[in-house]
Amino acid sequence: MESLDVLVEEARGAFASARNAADLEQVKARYLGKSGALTEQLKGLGKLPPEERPRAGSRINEAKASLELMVTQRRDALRSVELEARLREEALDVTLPGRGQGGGGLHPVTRTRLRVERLFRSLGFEVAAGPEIETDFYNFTALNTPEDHPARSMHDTFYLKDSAALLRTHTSPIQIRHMESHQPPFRIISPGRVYRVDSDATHSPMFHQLEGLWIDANVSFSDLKGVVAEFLRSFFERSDLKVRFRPSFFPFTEPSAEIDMSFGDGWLEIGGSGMVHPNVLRHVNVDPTRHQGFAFGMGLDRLTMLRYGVRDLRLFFENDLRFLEQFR
Ligand code: 2U9
Repeated sequence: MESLDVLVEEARGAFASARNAADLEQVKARYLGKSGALTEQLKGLGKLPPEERPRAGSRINEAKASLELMVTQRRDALRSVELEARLREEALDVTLPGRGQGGGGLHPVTRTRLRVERLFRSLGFEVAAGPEIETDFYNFTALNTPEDHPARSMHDTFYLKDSAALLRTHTSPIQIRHMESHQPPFRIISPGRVYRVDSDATHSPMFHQLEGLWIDANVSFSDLKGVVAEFLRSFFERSDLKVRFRPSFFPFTEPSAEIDMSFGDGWLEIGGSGMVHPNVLRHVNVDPTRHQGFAFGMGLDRLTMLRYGVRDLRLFFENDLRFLEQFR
């Protein structure tokens, strides 16, 4: 049965040269199919003398088994070649930048701050800044806020552990620092982040304030009314906007007033204000008999909500692009 060995060797070559799965199936059919070379050999068994049949039969079956093994091995080999080619072709460089990157844009509160800064500069104000981590002196004492004032309680203020420092609860310390290091007159605004222990739909533990200060020889309450009304009308682009001052109390101003603006059929509280308390001026070595003026404060976040019609303050701080993209 020399011819059987030749057949097996020939098949080995044929399987090896099969380039893909379809090729391989064809080669398989040529040897193992219904009228394949090996099947023909099996059919020829009947022509052999009966005593040779068992030996010949088992040799043919051995050959068949080794051909079947060749098919499986070649199939596996072709599969892994194909897989490697696909992996190479579809390889991703995860270090490349993504396609179609958005342009980015300014946060709505930042847009408000820049708009506010531009409006106040046009009224002759400078923009001042200062640290967010403050001392008790700059945040409270210099602002005539007594030791037992509720604003100082652990409940309202974030105090730093094992330290005399705290997170500023308003941007007023900026103005104290400015007055310490400059000579009057002072005409500044101080926008910035502030911190209070408070959290719901209209309060965030971090929010943004805008404060203003104008001190000179003769700055009066009517200057306060004029500046605030001019600012609000420009900011909201409503020349018919009405502004109302309602008596109030703050430790750092005397007299003090809440600022309301007309809104639909009614009024909306938008900030607080007053004439700077003489004690505050004395803390920064300004003589209250020679200089006086006003201060006011409002929430930048609140101004932004009103201008854009945003209902929930928390949306500003969740960094959800679906929200932020609307302000680009
Ligand atoms: C100095 C002296 C006085 C700033 C002022 C208010 C009244 C006020 C609130 C409005 C809403 C804070 O954002 S808010 O929560 N502010 O009511 N702020 S007078 O007075 C000063 C500031 C600095 C040296």
